[in-house]
Amino acid sequence: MDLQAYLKEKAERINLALDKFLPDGEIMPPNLHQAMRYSVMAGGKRIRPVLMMAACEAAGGDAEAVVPAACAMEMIHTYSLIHDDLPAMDNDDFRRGRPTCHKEYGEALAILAGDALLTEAFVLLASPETACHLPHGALRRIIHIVARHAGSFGMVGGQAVDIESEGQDVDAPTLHYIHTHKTGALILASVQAGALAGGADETVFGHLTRYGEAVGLAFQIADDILDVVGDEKLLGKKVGVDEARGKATYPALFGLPEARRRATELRDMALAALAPLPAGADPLRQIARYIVDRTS
Ligand code: GRG
Repeated sequence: MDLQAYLKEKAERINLALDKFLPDGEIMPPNLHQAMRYSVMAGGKRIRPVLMMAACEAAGGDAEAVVPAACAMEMIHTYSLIHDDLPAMDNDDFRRGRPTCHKEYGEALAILAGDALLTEAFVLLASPETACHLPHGALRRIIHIVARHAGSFGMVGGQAVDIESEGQDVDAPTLHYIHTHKTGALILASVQAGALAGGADETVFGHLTRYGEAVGLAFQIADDILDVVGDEKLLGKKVGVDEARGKATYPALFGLPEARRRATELRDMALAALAPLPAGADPLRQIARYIVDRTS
C-alpha cells in the first residue's frame, strides 16, 4: 500500500467536502465566513479526518459514510489552531504556511471564526446528512465522544494546563496530562468515531481505542521533536518556539534521545493494538509509522 497516495486521496476527498460544508464567503456576514474558510482551506495534513476514515475502514465500514463527521473534526481542530495562535495564547504569526487568522482578519474576527467553526462542526455532526449512512445509534455516541474530547475533559483542558505551565517546572504526570489532552484527545476521538461509523463491536472498539491513545500521544511527542529538529519550510511555522516560551515538552523534560525512544515505543504499542485486526487496518498501521517519522 502506498501511504502517500492514500493520504493524498483521503485529504482531497476531505477538502472537497469541507468546501461544500463551509458557508460561502459571500454569505452574510462575509468577513466571518471568509475568515473561517481562510484557516480551514489553508492546507494542513487532515490527519484527524484521515484517521477517522481509516478507522472506519479498519472496522469494516465504507470511509465515505464518515466524511461529514471527519469534516466536523477538522473544523474543531482548525478552531483550536486559530485560538491557539491568538496573542493571549501562543501569539503566532504563521500557520499552515500563511499569516495566522488574527494577522489577516484581526483578533475579534479570529476569535469569532474559531467560535463559529466549533459551533458549525456540531451543526454538521447533528445534521440528517451525517446520520443517514451510519449504523443505528452510532451518531449519538460519535457526537458524545467528539464533544467530550474537545471540551474541558479533553483538548480545552489540556490547553488550559499547557498555558498555566509555561515557564514552570512541569513533572512527568503533568506533561502526560497536557499531551494526552491537548493533542491526543482529538486524535483518539477521531479513531473512536471512525470505529463506531464502521460498525465496530466492543472488542474492535477496544483495540482501536488503544491504537488511538498511543498514536495521539506519539503525535504530540513527534511534534515536540520537530520543534527542536524540524524544518520551518516543511512545517509552515516557526521552530524553536517551545523552548523560547518555556513550554512543557518531552525533549525539554527527558532529552531528545528519550523523546525519540518513547515515540517509537508508542508506535509499537499502536501496532500491537492492531494485531488482531485484518488487512483492512493496514492504512492505520502505516499512519502510526508515519506519525512518528514525519517531517511536517
Ligand atoms: C485553543 C482550545 C484550544 C486548543 C488548542 C491544538 C491545540 C490546542 C494547540 C495547537 C498547539 C500545537 C501546535 C500543538 C502541537 C500538536 C498539534 C495539534 C499540531 C497541529 O496539528 P497538525 O500538525 O496541523 O495536524 P495541520 O496544520 O497539519 O492540521
